[in-house]
Order: sequence, then C-alpha cells, then structure tokens
Amino acid sequence: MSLAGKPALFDCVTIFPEMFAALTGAGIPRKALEEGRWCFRAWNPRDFSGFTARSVDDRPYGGGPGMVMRPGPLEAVIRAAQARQAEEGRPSRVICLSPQGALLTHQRVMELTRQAEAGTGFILLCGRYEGIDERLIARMVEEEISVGDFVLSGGELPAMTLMDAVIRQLPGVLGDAASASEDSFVAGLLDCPHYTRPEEYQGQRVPEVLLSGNHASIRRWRLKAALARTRERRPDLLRNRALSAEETQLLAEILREEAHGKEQCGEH
Ligand code: 9WO
Repeated sequence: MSLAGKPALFDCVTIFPEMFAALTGAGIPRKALEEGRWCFRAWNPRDFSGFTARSVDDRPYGGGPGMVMRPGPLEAVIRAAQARQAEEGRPSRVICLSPQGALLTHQRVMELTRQAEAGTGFILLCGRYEGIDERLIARMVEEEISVGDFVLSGGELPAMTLMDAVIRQLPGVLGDAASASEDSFVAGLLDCPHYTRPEEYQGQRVPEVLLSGNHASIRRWRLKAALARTRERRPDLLRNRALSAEETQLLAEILREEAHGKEQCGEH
C-alpha cells in the first residue's frame, strides 16, 4: 500500500484486455495484486465506439496502408477512466506507450513510482493498428513513453513493462533479499554474474572468492565484475555516472589487467 494509503492504480485503455493476464496472473505482480498493493482495470474503446460494429479505427487521411484509431472513442474511454479516478479522489496522469516517446529509464520508473505512491492514478493508452489520430494525443495525452527503439504490434506489452517496473518498486513488494540485489542498477551499473550449485559445471568452476565466505572480498569482487561488464557492454552508462574512490581503483585494476591480457596475446 502507498504512503497515501491507496494502492498504485493503472487504468489501461486497450482493445485486448485479456493480454494483461500475463501481468496480473503470474509471479511478483500477481502476488502484489493479491496483497492489494496495486489495482488494475481495463477500459475497452470498443465499448465507446458509437457504432453497432464496435469499430474504433478508420482509414488514414492521405492514404497508405493500415488503419488509424479514431479520436472519438478514445476520448470517451479516457474521460470515463478519468471520471472514475476523480470519484476515487485521485489525480490522473494519461500516458501513451509509443516508439515516439522518451525512453523509459530506471530514473523515470522511480519518478512514476513516487507519483503512484502519492495517489496519482495512471491511465495507460495502448495503441493498435498503424497509430492513433494525432489530435487525440494532443488533447488527452500528457506524456508519451517508449520502452525501446523498435516497433511492436501495439502498446500493451510496453504498458505491462512499465507497470511491472513500477510495481516491483512499491513498498513491500520485494523481500529484503531481492531489493538488495537491485542495488546494482540503482547504482547505475549492470548486474554482476550470478552462480549457484554445482561448484563445477561442465568443467567451469564458480569463482573461488564466492566460496570463501569473506563478505568484504565478495562485495568487492561483485562491484569489480559489475564495473568490468558495464565498461565492456554499456560504456555510455559509465560516462553518465560519477565513480567513488573504490570504483575508480577497481576500474584502474580492470584497465591494468586488460593491458596485461593484450601483452600476453602479443597485441600491444
Ligand atoms: C509504426 C511505424 C512504422 C515505421 C516507422 C515508425 C512507426 N511507428 C509505428 C507505430 O507506432 N505503430 C503502432 C504500433 C501504433 C500504435 C502502437 N504500436 C506500437 C507501440 N508499436 N510499438 C509500440 C511501442 C511502444 C512503446 N515502446 C516501444 C514500442
């Protein structure tokens, strides 16, 4: 439950409400839902179509392939969701999931989580077909969010991605152990590698330090592994982040070892 005493709230506008069972029906989100830490409602624009055929799309002006979602049914369904949230004493925030939006980051997830905890109800607009009439976006949508630079068949999976990222940050959702393992991305680094039994698998041993029981060395090894991985795979993350004295020292060790490796290969 949020500090404001209300669960986080996601009202999703979608013509495929059944897709959201993937989030409500499994794992941590399901447990948190059962514990009353968040609420989900689906709103189907077809119920606001105005036509007996319940259609919510039409052909694009200017021609071209595919169909565009009509503004009328979407405005009606969003207003209905806003009215419900207002009855519940909540401010609303309308977000459209779209490749045209700003990329979702850990920082943005934390900002959305704070808003959810403070009582803001989210209305997540999930587009289908070739897109949504731009006038509806201009009138009703406060923010567009993308979960990556690729095109999908619709906004439902990105909406569930955003919800999952927020839900696991809500108080009480993750146990202490799991929230501690979160520390690495919180710190702006990639996660370190993980190992479990057996000690040797297909000729590969678990790094000895992890078997040592020396928690200070283990913590240092994990931080070093996270730094090495981040430098290798996502150097952009390191450039945008200040390093502690310990991290600077570990990174120097990594660079030294890397130079050594090259020497041994005769590469210079
Ligand atoms: C199609 C397209 C084709 C060429 C260039 C850009 C393009 N954008 C789209 C597009 O947005 N298609 C849609 C499918 C319309 C409505 C929702 N759809 C969607 C949402 N696909 N992918 C997303 C999405 C949302 C958030 N983060 C990543 C992808």
